[in-house]
Amino acid sequence: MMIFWWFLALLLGSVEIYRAHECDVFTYLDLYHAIIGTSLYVKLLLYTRANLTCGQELSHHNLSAQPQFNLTKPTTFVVHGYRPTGAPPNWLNNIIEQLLARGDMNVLVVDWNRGAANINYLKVVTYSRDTADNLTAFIRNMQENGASLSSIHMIGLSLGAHITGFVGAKFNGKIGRITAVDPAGPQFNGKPPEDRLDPTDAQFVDVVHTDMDAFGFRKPLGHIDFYANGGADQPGCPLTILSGSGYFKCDHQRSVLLYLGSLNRTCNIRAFPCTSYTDFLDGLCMDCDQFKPAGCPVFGYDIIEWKDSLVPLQQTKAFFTTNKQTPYCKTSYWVDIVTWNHDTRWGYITIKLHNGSEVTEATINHKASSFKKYSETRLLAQFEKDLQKVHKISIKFSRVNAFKPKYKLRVLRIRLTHLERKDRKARAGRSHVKARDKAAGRPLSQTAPIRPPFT
Ligand SMILES: *[C@@H]1O[C@H](CO)[C@@H](O)[C@H](O)[C@H]1NC(C)=O
Ligand SMILES: *[C@@H]1O[C@H](CO)[C@@H](O)[C@H](O)[C@H]1NC(C)=O
Ligand SMILES: *[C@@H]1O[C@H](CO)[C@@H](O)[C@H](O)[C@H]1NC(C)=O
Ligand SMILES: *[C@@H]1O[C@H](CO)[C@@H](O)[C@H](O)[C@H]1NC(C)=O
Ligand SMILES: *[C@@H]1O[C@H](CO)[C@@H](O)[C@H](O)[C@H]1NC(C)=O
Ligand SMILES: *[C@@H]1O[C@H](CO)[C@@H](O)[C@H](O)[C@H]1NC(C)=O
Ligand SMILES: [Ca+2]
Ligand SMILES: [Ca+2]
Repeated sequence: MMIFWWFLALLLGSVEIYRAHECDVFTYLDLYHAIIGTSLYVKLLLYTRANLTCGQELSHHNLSAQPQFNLTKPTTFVVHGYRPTGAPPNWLNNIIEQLLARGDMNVLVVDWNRGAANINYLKVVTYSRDTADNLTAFIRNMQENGASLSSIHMIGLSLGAHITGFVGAKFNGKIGRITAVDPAGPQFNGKPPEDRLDPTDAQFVDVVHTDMDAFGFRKPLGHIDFYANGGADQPGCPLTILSGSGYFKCDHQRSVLLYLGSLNRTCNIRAFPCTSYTDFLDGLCMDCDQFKPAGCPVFGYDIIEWKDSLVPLQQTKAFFTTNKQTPYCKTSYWVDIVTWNHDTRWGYITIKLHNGSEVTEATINHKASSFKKYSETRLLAQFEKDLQKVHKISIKFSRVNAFKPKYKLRVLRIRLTHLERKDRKARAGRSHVKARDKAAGRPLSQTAPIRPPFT
């Protein structure tokens, strides 16, 4: 009998030890659930530096039940969006680990998958309001237990971005920061501020747009709105449905990859405040003197460092271009070209920089550039790589009208100025660059190598 009780005690003891190490996970659903519909359940999963991969479900009503939840530390909420297939977001572990690498904080994953997984998007939109009300009650509870609203950062993706806005409005914009990662457009475009995210919802609201022509929101919603590659379509994403299933979500999901890249500091993406993407591509917005000494805003997690200069401006739109894969950041140069053709030439320019081992290319074809005898044409060229020491520049010139006969661009001088390190200049002297006739089936244009004297 004694042995039996011992055995039982041992068994119970080991079960208890096992339970203490158990992790709570994101709700896993599938298409079946999405089709029959799910009813809302808001699960809060806490992650801390104590264990980056082991989530702990929090009680909505008793915060002291989870001792790891330390309210003197800042808290970052991560709020996902619509989940039409019910599967957990694949970026979740990544964002949790990157946030905790950046700071000692509570990361709270707001798992409202029961609610977000439903093929009826309109139903999900109504659940987003309920989720916001639920989170509002939870944050009030946090406040009553000593947390300050300023130390709260909410990161909302897609539909989740509007949830963070609804919560923020309930606290009269006193929450520290809201980050919207491609905020949802359908059912929100054109709505008044109380029915969507807007700059009054938090002390600082930063937004990135990557798919404003489909799943994303078009107009600015924050103190700063970054429009990646203009905000509608992303490089490397399929342009037609024939190119695969990525067609539907690639642009929208790129926002998450860009944000993760800013968190892990793969490379800094400088953005340029401007009224339109075309003006930015034309190089009309390269001057960030108003942000001295910080310079042009850096996209992503660190934009908070520009808060004091951005908030007084109320709303700022900023633009940047990216590569089609990571590292996403490009390197910008001013290209100043002087030509000596008798007649003014119009055309597109492709520039290659060589450093002995690598080559990087920039194409300026969003519109035709004009080259007038002896006057300087200034272009913005964005290269996929930052080559440390440029040995050689080559340029390709192609005519606007490919059916017209070929002609040469007689280059008197080219000067490249690195935008970040203005001291880094590259110059080249006299050269001919031929433009060829595309329609004739010959190479689009001739590449003329120019050997510049570098310093
Ligand atoms: C929030 O949602 C959870 C689970 O869905 C529930 O247990 C909790 O009571 C809700 N909070 C409020 C204030 O309704
Ligand atoms: C984190 O939790 C997982 C799952 O319980 C466990 O396997 C792992 O050893 C833990 N890591 C640390 C550093 O405690
Ligand atoms: C909250 O949880 C703690 C720890 O589990 C427990 O001691 C306490 O009694 C709970 N409080 C309430 C009001 O349930
Ligand atoms: C909570 O966090 C603060 C600040 O990091 C720290 O000083 C304190 O010891 C922590 N409390 C507990 C119970 O871990
Ligand atoms: C940073 O994040 C991006 C996007 O998820 C990823 O592609 C890249 O490999 C990461 N880099 C490092 C150094 O972790
Ligand atoms: C060329 O630039 C790349 C990228 O900055 C660098 O890794 C490489 O070492 C450079 N090569 C030479 C020969 O300078
Ligand atoms: Ca609002
Ligand atoms: Ca798009």
